[in-house]
Amino acid sequence: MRLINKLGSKSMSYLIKPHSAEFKMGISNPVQFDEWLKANPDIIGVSFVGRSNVGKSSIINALFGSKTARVSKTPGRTREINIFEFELGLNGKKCDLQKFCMIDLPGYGHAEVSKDMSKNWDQLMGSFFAYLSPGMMLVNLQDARHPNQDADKGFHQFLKNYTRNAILVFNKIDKLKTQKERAVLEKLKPSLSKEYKWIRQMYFASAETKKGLAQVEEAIVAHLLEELEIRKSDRVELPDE
Ligand SMILES: Nc1nc2c(ncn2[C@@H]2O[C@H](COP(=O)(O)OP(=O)(O)OP(=O)(O)O)[C@@H](O)[C@H]2O)c(=O)[nH]1
Ligand SMILES: [Mg+2]
Repeated sequence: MRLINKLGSKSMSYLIKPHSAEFKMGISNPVQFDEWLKANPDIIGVSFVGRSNVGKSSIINALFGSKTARVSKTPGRTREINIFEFELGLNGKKCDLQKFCMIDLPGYGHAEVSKDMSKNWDQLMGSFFAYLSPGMMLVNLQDARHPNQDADKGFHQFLKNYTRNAILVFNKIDKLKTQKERAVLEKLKPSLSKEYKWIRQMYFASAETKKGLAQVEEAIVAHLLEELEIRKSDRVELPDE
């Protein structure tokens, strides 16, 4: 199913424009991140966060075009907050909507990171939740084989006061080989929805096979268009002085 645009009168379908993501900067310093967030209070976009090695960079590459984010064999590789700009395309062509923001956040819960690094992560996430533009949606990635680990639960302690749009994506479903394994995850869904009341929707996906990614993309695009609508209706015309 393609997303039908609400912005125009004609039915049009917007999708993430392939390879439009442009790396803007990497930030690992909490003070610098604070400054960046405060300087960008109105951005519209999407952030990806999840346990180290869950496939954040791989999902980003699958959605935005290969080579957008660095994929590694070493867990904990993405230590910086990587900020990108990207565009939507309309029926595969360029469109005149504004640029959007995409953030690849450093992974949480990797046992081998030092105390200093995990303190740094806490500070970065503290700023993220305090100052992030309300137009940013959050995609929490979890491993389909090991859902809801302690580190995920810990992260949701940050997230539970988050009132913005957040979705949960279980990645690596290609690794669930048997029907039984898939059924276990499916069964977990109702209890997870209860536990994570702030999550709007859950998806099963694989960055490897691309399964389920169309639905995730659809959710992201819907969010971006919704935010544009909100901005349009919020705009107050001031009389000329
Ligand atoms: N089988 C399978 N492997 C995957 C999938 N997604 C990612 N991987 C593999 O998992 C490993 C980690 O992927 P990354 O995308 O670097 O994970 P990350 O979450 O960005 O990791 P950090 O940045 O280190 O926190 C790589 O070896 C990927 O090839 C998937 O859907 N299926
Ligand atoms: Mg990464």
